[in-house]
Amino acid sequence: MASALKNLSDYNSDNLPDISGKKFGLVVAEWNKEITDTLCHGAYDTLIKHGAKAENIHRNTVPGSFELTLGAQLLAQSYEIDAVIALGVVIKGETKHDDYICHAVAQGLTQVGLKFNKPVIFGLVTTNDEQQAWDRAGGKHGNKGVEAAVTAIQMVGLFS
Ligand code: RBF
Repeated sequence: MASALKNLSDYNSDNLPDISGKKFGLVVAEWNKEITDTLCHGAYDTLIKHGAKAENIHRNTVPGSFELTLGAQLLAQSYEIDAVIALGVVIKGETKHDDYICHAVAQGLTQVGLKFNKPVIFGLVTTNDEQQAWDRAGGKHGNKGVEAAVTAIQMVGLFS
């Protein structure tokens, strides 16, 4: 299965850069809060595990995933943040809201990264149902929060 081949939760930590002096922003959506909290813990713990200092990790919450873009921008423009990680869970419903939200977030986060010339990591879990979301928040497909943090660390290394 494709996702099994791309599961970065089993990453190789040998080649990660030194992030002891780096600053990270976490922006976390409150829709599906239990799941986004699990993603957030995964991301936070991964940053700490690889040398980030707790005081250098800034967390913002936003109501829903649609607001991740603005939350990411707020972080990107302040605190001399080196990378922003945006975390949300969008679950498909009976209408097309998920399409609109996901496209808006993908485009919005891309724009913030380009505008501020710093990594803005797309940690939006988009699934057909809640179980699939849990599978990606510490379940059989790893924790996408961990993977988002690893990506942020790699990108910070690229910019150093
Ligand atoms: N936000 C999420 O983060 N995940 C969702 O699954 C989600 N579903 C939504 C479904 C509908 C019909 C609406 C109107 C909003 C949903 N939102 C969801 C909230 C959205 O991201 C945003 O917070 C609100 O639309 C206010 O701008």
